[in-house]
Amino acid sequence: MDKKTIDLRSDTVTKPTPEMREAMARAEVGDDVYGEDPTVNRLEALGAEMVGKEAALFVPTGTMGNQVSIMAWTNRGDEIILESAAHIYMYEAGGPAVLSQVQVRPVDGHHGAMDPGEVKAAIRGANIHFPRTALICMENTHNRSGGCVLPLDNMQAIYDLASQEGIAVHLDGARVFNAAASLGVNVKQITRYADSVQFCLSKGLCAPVGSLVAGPKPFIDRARKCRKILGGGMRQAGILAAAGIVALEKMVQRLSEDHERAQKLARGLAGIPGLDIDMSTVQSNMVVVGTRGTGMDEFAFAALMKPHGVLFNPSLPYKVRMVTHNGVSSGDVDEAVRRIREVIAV
Ligand code: TLP
Repeated sequence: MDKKTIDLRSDTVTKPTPEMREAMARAEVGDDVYGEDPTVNRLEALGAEMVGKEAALFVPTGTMGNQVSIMAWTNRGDEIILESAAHIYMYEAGGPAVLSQVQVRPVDGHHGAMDPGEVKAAIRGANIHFPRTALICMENTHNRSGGCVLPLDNMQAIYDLASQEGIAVHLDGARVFNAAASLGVNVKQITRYADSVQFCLSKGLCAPVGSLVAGPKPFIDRARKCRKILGGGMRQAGILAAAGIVALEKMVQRLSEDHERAQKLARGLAGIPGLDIDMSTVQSNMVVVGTRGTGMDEFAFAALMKPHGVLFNPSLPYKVRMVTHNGVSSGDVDEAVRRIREVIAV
């Protein structure tokens, strides 16, 4: 019998649950561009309520969620401050420049957290030569640092100084429910430090498609128009939103299981000679594994394990990223560690 493939590339590979498929089949729908899809309306109201915001907007992807937020908060020629490894900066194909015609001002972070003093120093004063600082973006959990969680006091310090300067704050909360589970707080304790938040239904929460953007009503009205500009005004989208409702109602509670499995995976791999793991960074559902001690770089290690049915992505030089999710059981974690140990020992 073929070995089961253990897919640790991302939590984006999760499949919709049977309950989601049933809800999708039964979903009541209408034309959402007319505001007439009852299931989309229900999802948007539920999402807004959960993150403590006035209104929300259903978008097809996290990328579109971030990009409509930037479009809605800025004008052409403005500047936005973000962390130098932020998804918006690294992995959204230059969206801020292409779509909003804004300039990005990266600030280096530590495990994804920017120093509030450095953020303050990056805010532009009134000077004819300068662009206007229109937005500050944070990301929690922080993908490129391996799923690290921003400390709440760090978020608060940045939010407070932005508010004093009259600058909006956007949170790329693709995995904000993972951050909440890791901190053991209600998600509102995180989203209160942002004016707008984007969060994904399609990652650890297992919906097939979709993200929500939440914030004040006038902002969401602008974001809705921006979504239309980008061609993201969907019609009978209730079929997708139905899965999103199940994601928010049923799947949030189980994220801590993914975190326990990431801990277990990290501990197992740390015991394999040649692999190097900084346990202090294993804070949610991701594990960054250093490969230098094996003599293989990140591409060679990922290619080596692929035929053995353990999939993961190269991330940084001599580092790979492994992500736990609903499709990875505790037994799969043991099996992945076993296969990696066996192959590396050869
Ligand atoms: N992240 C994906 C890849 O794009 C790298 C992954 O596998 O982790 N914000 C953050 C923090 C993200 O991690 C992602 C996706 C997004 C936004 C974009 O979401 P989608 O893929 O729905 O556009």
